[in-house]
Amino acid sequence: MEESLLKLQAIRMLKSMLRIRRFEERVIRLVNDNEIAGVTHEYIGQEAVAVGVCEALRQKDIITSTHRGHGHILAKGGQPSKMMAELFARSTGYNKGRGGSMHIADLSLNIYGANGIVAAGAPIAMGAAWTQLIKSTSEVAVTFFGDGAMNQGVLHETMNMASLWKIPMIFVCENNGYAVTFSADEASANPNFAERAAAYRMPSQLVDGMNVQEVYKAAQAAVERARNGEGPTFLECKTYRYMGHHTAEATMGITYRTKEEIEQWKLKDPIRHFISHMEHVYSWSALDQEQLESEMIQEIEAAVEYARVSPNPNPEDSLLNMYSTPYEGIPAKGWV
Ligand SMILES: Cc1ncc(C[n+]2csc(CCOP(=O)(O)OP(=O)(O)O)c2C)c(N)n1
Ligand SMILES: [Mg+2]
Repeated sequence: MEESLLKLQAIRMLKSMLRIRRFEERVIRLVNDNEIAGVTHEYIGQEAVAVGVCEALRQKDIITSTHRGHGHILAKGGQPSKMMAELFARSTGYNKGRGGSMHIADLSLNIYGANGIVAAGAPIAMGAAWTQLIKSTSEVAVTFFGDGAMNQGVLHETMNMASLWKIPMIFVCENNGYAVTFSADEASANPNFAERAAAYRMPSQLVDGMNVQEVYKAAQAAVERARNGEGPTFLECKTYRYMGHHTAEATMGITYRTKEEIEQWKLKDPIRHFISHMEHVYSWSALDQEQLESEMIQEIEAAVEYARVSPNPNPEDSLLNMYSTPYEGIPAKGWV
């Protein structure tokens, strides 16, 4: 790629990582101020995975996400305003305020949903990718999931079938070391996830998930394999979540990981490292960075304002927009 295009791509990736971080920092404050009800699962620290992978995708490619989905959705092009409105449970949100953080979907961007059920995005992605195969398009599907999902049966059923049928998909395991408070090493009979993919004769790669360029390179190769009809690839991205399992963990006094461990991982911060790379290679200046920061802050504040002034859903509409209407043979009485 030409130098100027590479610089544009680097700026796009940096902007996308910053957007995710600033969005989530703002969400944490809104949850703590009770403007957003409940808790969310923060992606802070893992930004390079979503951004590196999505940079290798086209808009027509499909992704499925997880309970920790804000990063994937923003990286695939999701709008902060419609996401924020969904978190505020407003009618202008992605799911008209009925889904919340763990159900955000945008079919126009081929985001087939965040998902509150661990590993449940994998078979959805496979179905979508299989459709592409049948229709002979060149689109691929990516499923993001965590280390905890590695011990879910449905993920293994999906890996088996995807490999057997050479389905054009990519399995992106975000190994952040923990499923809630349970460490991946203690939860897995074989914590070497690449070996488990190899059992399905699926090529796999261990990737530094704190390095957006490494993730992008690995994803690009995996996408190419899938587009060429060579079947799925498994990427294990080693990463870390800086925050708790969810927003409320900060107040719960849980001690499953040490402050030292968290600080060690922060030294590898994906955004800071990428900024210094850009300083060296593209003469990225403090002023450039300041301008990008202020653009992101404005974008996120506009999203908050949009959510705040949006109307609540009308309770009378609560039975509309279901995926299916109740079975007609059953009398409505007793159902509604
Ligand atoms: C099938 C299922 N089992 C349990 C849960 C409860 N649960 C929600 S998130 C989570 C941990 C998932 O860990 P991991 O896959 O590593 O993702 P991470 O939270 O680290 O991003 C669990 C057990 C669930 N949502 N779905
Ligand atoms: Mg995990």
